[in-house]
Amino acid sequence: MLRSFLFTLITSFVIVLAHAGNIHHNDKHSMTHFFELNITREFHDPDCSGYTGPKLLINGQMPGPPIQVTKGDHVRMLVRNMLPAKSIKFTKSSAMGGSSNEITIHVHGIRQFGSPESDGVPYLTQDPIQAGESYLYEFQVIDQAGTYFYHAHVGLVSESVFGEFVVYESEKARPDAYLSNQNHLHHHGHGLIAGPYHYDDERTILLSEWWHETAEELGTYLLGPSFAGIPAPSSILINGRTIYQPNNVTQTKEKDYCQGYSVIEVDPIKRYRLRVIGGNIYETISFAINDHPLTVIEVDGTLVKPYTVPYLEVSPGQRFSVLLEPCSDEHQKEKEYAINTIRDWLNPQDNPSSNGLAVLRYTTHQNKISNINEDQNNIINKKEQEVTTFYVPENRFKFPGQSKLYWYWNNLEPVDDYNNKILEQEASRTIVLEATAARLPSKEVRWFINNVTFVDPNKTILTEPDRPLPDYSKLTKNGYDPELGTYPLKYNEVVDIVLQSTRPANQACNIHPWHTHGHSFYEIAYGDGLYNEEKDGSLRNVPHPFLRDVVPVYPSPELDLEVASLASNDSIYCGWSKIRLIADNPGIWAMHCHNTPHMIMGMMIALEEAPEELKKLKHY
Ligand SMILES: [Cu+2]
Repeated sequence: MLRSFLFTLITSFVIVLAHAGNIHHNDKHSMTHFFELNITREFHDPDCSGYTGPKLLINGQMPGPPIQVTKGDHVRMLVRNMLPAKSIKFTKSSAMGGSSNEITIHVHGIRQFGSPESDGVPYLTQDPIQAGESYLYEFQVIDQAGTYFYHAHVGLVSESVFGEFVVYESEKARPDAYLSNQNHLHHHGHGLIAGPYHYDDERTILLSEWWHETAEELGTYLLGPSFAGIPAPSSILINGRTIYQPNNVTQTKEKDYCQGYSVIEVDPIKRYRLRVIGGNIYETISFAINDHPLTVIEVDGTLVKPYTVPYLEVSPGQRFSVLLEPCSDEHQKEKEYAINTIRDWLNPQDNPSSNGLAVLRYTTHQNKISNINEDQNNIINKKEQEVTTFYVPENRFKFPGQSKLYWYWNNLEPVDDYNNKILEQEASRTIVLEATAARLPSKEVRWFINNVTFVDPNKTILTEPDRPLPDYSKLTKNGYDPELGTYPLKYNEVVDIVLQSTRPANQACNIHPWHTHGHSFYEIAYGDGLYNEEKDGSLRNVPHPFLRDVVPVYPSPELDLEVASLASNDSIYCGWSKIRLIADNPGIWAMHCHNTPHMIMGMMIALEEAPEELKKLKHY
């Protein structure tokens, strides 16, 4: 019954319309794409454990349908909330963003320049979409290209509601346009072009996590008085699947339902751009392909100079493109390689092992996983064509025994320095955001930024009629407006923001992957312990700052402290990172830890950017 229901849903899938009725990728004019995302609650068992949710899905699938557009294109994304009206309400003193049957969708990394109402943050940019209702997200992808994704922005729903959102640099980077031209395929190698890079095709890997409890159960526990730490996910998923316990698969009720591990099929004579997307919502996941060093060429939509790493460290919300070179060894052309992961930056007592596995398979008879989204039938068939396996080769990449502080970030350099004028300017001010956790008298645990825990506003800020303008003379020293509950920014000011981590007593430091909406930013400095303006104010220790939209603030160096010394309150400061952005995008922009449990527990602020200009935008 479930499957036939899914099937009917799938038939009403993704429709892409070109403005002229037909799609011509050589057309220099931008296209308008229309996508339909239908949200339902389904029983789903992606790790063959016998636990089936229910969880929210998009068009009956996880990951949701891939969305691919070209820079400059217009996107119209209709999200239909098809959930029942009866809903679990969470406490208002949280950043859950809605009840269990309300939803919004955020396109992560897309700046929404001039379209803040399409950013998908409940109570900042829109009311959450009620059961039975829908919302049309409309925006143009201006001046940015690369690997992005979309996900729910209510509660923990992004665990299961997410999908890739790829912006091609130009028509020359579109695999569908290229592969449909057989002349190109036969006469030129590496025909796809993005910046200085040439490759033949591309593949996407979406990392995510899966808990054997519902998002409602987990959310209620995280926000409630019995909170005693965030439970590890039951499984790490690669492209929406894995096997929870390989010896126990037969216990799954519907035996044939389990499809095993994802297989990424590649042709050994081709060079691939592999896009890796951090759809994980809690832990940092490190990712490797055995015997395949990974050449990083893109981070968060910025092309970087080629740099080869043994493994990727993927914090929630981060994205990478890496190049996979053609296989030169004749004997290895029919071969499988293990893709494996670990859970990184854990407390010392936790086990980093992960069941997130998949297979890279060289084959000359590859079952093409469709990257074509102009044809509705191809999208529908994508699910049917998915290649899976029950066997992952035993030879696996061996991750270093210890998490690598700052990973390889200092070795990455942008291809273009086109926008780095703001790096040479003086910032108008430095806003320090100090994050602390505390247990309230109610026994509930919350995160605070400068002593304020984020609570969903009563009315959506962006559309609030007659909202007063900030009085800049009355902001706190860190730029907070207590009347408005936001951090106002002046139009076009260059601002530095210090993300200061602390730890609660008796606990080790965590990693906090901070994410900005409406902006990419430059990380310009970082350090251990406590940020000190006098000492660190002019420090610039990031060698080649580049635009990105997630920065992990590393848990230095208390991670290794003995539990005894953790009880001391002397060293609660866990490191900091300083980012710089220019306030050129009027809007109400969330800024939060992309560890989603932290976010719903209050680790979030709202930037109220150029509110005077915002009033001039057409619809406010
Ligand atoms: Cu966090």
